[in-house]
Amino acid sequence: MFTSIEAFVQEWESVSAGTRRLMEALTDASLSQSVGEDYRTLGRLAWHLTCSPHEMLVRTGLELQAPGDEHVVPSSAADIAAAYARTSREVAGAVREQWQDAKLAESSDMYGEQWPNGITLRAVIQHEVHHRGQMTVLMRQAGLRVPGLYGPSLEEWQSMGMEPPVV
Ligand code: NI
Repeated sequence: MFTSIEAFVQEWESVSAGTRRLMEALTDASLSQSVGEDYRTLGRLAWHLTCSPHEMLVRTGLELQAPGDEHVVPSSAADIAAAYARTSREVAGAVREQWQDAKLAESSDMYGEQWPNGITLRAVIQHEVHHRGQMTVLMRQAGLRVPGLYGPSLEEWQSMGMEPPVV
């Protein structure tokens, strides 16, 4: 749970910089990649991550612009990346401008439960990290180069002329 606005913004900026790198590596053709029929496509996951901060945070009373209709996945990877970049900046700005630290201890109705706002901010980050892990698998299946998030990716080890560590 976050108890400080600055601690959230700092972590959010670091996490969303990584997610932006993933979004920017997507191509239009890769958006239809999925692990199988009836599973979310790469495009749908990317758009879900773009729409989720707004979907979750407006429940706390925070004022944010919706990036678009979550049910209508854009066909352009560049459009999704641009919308994600806009949303990630807006989230940091809205939390900084509209809230003080004390607001993080207040609770809001989240899906029928009362969550302290500092927990909701944590959930926004964890939800994003969860789905972007799914995205990296689909990106590999689509033949895309995967950017490293918590260390070099396989392709980055190779481009440094190094063997990836195998544990
Ligand atoms: Ni989700």
